[in-house]
Amino acid sequence: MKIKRIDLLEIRMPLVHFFETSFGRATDRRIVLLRASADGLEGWGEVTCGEMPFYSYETPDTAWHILRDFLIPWALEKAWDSPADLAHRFRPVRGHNMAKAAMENALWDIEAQSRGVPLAVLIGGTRDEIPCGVSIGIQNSLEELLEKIRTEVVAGYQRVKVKIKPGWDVEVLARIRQEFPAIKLMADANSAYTLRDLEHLKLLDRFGLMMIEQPLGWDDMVDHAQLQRELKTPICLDESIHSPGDARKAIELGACKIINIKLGRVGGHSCARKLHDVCLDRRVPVWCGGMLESGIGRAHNIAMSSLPGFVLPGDVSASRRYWRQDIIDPEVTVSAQGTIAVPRKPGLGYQPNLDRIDDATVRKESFEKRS
Ligand code: OSB
Ligand code: MG
Repeated sequence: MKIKRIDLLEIRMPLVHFFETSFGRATDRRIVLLRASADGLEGWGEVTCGEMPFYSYETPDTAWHILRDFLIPWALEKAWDSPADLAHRFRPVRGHNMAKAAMENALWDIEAQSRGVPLAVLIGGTRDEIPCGVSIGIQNSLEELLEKIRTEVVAGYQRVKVKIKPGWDVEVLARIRQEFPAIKLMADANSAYTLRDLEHLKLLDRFGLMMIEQPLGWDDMVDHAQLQRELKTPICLDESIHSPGDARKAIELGACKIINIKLGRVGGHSCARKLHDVCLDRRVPVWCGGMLESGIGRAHNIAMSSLPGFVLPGDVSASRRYWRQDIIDPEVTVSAQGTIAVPRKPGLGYQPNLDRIDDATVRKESFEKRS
């Protein structure tokens, strides 16, 4: 297939509630969307980076630059047999996985539509519905956090993840456990600790957490391996895992017992699938991480979460937890059992709402092959 045209769009979307992690607070999202047109079909991808280079070095502007000046010209240059060809074509660019993923994933959407199959089926998904959890940011007060947890537990979500950082950890988890002794609970530190906090981190073992996510350095596996030897609680890596090779090394080192896969962080569906296979072979459970995505990124996450190794509830939750109005129809909804039904329609299975996208667009650039 040959791409006829690619549009980059930057949209602005206010979050219904701020989202705070150990590295800062997000209130308004800047999201870069990519639309590719080929064979009369349109496919969509989302760049899932943060506004600031804190979760990773990518930002909407670095992604725009890498896409405009490198990835898009290479994508337009010649036809592809499989969207996985693009992953190969993009290899000379080191890193910038979120920019790569937006391009590659848009082609997966097109490929699925052209074959008349749901994207989930095309990439090898086997689930009709996926188990869902929520990620709850740091709040202004413990009372507000508890109130949020109550709401999500009543809504039916299968597990609750809370963000922690030094000064917002042991006491917070103790209070949560007091009120909710039996919920599936986990904590995400986004690299807020070091091995000097070892004794402190050991205090978390008493809360029966499903896992602690990325407690130490974003680019470190060795210290995580040491920490895992000292902790009962399983460590889950997020920021440190960018490729199937990273997953293999982390598992061999004993740096984690669980891996969170984010489509953007690993560069798109083809790499995500391989990473998933590495984990499945080694019986390491995986789950789908989230990046406060709009409906486009959310729909891609749902497709990925249908792969057989995604046995744990992911950070894939209802649109309305983030947006007053999402940019897809229908918006993503979660059942009272805390599941999302994997769409059965061809492609992403959700319709991008062009009017709403247009209203939210602040920057646009279009590309066609120059011949
Ligand atoms: O570490 O998982 C993370 C959001 C932004 C950046 C990093 C993370 C998160 C989340 C939110 O936890 C997950 C979601 O989209 O619900
Ligand atoms: Mg995380």
